[in-house]
Amino acid sequence: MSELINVIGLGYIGLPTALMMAAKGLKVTGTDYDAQKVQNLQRGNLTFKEAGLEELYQKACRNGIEFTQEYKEADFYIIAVPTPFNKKSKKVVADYLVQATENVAGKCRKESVIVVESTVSPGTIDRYVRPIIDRVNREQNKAVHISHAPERIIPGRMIEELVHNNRTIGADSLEIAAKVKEIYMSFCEGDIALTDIKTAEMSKVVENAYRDINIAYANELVKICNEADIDVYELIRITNKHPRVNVLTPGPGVGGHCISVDPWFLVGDYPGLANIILAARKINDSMPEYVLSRISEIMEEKGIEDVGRVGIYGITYKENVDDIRESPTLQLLECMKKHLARGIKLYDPFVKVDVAENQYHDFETFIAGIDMLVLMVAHDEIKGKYGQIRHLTILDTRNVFQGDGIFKL
Ligand code: SAJ
Repeated sequence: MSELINVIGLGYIGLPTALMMAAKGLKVTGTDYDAQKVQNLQRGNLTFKEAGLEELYQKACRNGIEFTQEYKEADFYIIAVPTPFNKKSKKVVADYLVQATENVAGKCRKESVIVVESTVSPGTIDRYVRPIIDRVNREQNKAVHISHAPERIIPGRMIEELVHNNRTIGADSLEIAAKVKEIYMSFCEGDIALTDIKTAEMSKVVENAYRDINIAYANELVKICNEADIDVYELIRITNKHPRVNVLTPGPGVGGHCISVDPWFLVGDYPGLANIILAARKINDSMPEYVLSRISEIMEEKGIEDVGRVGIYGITYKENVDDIRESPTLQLLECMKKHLARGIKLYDPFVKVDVAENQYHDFETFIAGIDMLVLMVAHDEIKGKYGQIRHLTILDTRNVFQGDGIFKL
């Protein structure tokens, strides 16, 4: 295929996607408005860690991928820019998407196809992207098409999932959807379902809300079991023997830029209808506060008076990634501020920059200064270090360690 693909937004989704397409021999240019990011990528410095990303980068470079701040005249555009939500109205903020579409509209060819990969609430493309494209088609006598191909890859297994996950492609006609499918088939070995744009938009948000609801169920159970003095993990192990039951794992909260954000789109757009979805969000958002109450209880039981002698292990939103967006630990720190509890120590082997006060970058020094460890993230790194922490009071929110005296949620 000699057509040019311009991937807009070289973040967690855009970068692996651009690299994958280039590695498979497609002609790709990656565009980002962040000069520093572009420079880093041009110089071979990857902007985040992910299994297999480095190898993919090398292959894409050998195949001639380019990184630039410019928007190219291309046949296909893949837009993978952030779509945050307004914390008050709970609605999607489409500013980056609108800006990217405007920039692309100024460059596109007569029959370019613009594929939005960013997660959006149903109707966003009609509301924000379509008017721009309609205007360009009218004013410049073009026939530019829109498509939506929501990403589904999970941090930690992005590259593998990019290849093996099934996908959804929405477009205004089957012909355009099939054209987009051809691009994705260069690397995607999963089934690719073709549908309309609005259904594709809805499918993505529904998938993440589904997972949020299921995690909320596990988190609600942990609170009930604590009250009922039942081991929730034993309970879940048993209930999951039922052929149609699969309770997920309770944890200290739900972080990341997907599951803790996307369900709000439905709550914002369908107030009064999105009831389970709202309840799940509230339950998952309540977990850091719950962890804080467990910390206080345990400190009291163990006679630990100074919160400065408590250390949090893990700042990222989940294990073995370096992404801290909306992480339960950051949510916990916010709760602590509210309660004027300061001085807690922190450590995360994946987080090299300082994101909080009293953050340590050396595990031994961190451990030396605490009497109680709160394990918030189950990085593989901690699993081999039990010998170094066994003398401490441990609150293990991820059920990593077994044994007497270890506190759980
Ligand atoms: N978590 C639990 N208990 C569980 C599972 C997860 O507490 O049993 C927590 C995690 O620790 C984390 C949060 O939930 O804080 C979310 O983690 P995750 O691993 O469930 O999902 P994400 O956010 O990394 O990726 C999700 C995926 N969506 C679904 O599985 C439906 C991924 O496929 C999407 O591509 C991604 O969101 C996205 O970008 O939308």
